[in-house]
Amino acid sequence: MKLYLIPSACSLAAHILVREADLNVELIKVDLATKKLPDGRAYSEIAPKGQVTASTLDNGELLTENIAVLFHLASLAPREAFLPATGTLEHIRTTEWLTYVATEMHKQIFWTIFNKQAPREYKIYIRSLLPARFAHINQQLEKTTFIAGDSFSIADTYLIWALHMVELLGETISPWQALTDYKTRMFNRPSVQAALAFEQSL
Ligand SMILES: N[C@@H](CCC(=O)N[C@@H](CS)C(=O)NCC(=O)O)C(=O)O
Repeated sequence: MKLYLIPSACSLAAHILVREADLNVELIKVDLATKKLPDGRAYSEIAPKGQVTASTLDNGELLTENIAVLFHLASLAPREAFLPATGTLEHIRTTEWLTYVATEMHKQIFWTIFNKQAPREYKIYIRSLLPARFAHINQQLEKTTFIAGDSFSIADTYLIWALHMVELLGETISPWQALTDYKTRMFNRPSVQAALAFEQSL
């Protein structure tokens, strides 16, 4: 299996999971500016949507969309805890948090802030929504060690990426203690440190 990644993009979530679960996945950099692969091919030849997250499976099929790739990687992991069994409340909670990060943070906030064509006024408004997001996540983390419950899951990998974005934007989370403590714990995980160091070296 191959995982395509742009350094610091949302593919970081899948990358962290690869390291967390020690999966045999080839990591391939996509150049953000040229959209070329290291062998010179256009990334669109592999992934016509032109975005990460995408992966090619061992049977050659293309799989896209961050959450779908995370589900697939979790199914390859030896331990069920990254994505609890279908039908359990834990599975649904994990999906709930993945959806929250995808829709309320990733595509609504980060996508807009980094979009060159989005009007400045709209970016200012969108950025002002961040504290409410932090407060909501903080409320959950006052009750649970990880975002979807008591074990590290694929929802944590996506949230870790979101917190990496928050850091790149220079936003502070210090008023939210449980979130701040969570971030420290997550960023101290060897998988997260290794993934960030690898992507920074590309
Ligand atoms: N719905 C997609 C969103 C993907 C997305 O927004 N990817 C961004 C990086 S976080 C990207 O590839 N940006 C480069 C571009 O659009 O040219 C998913 O969940 O995978």
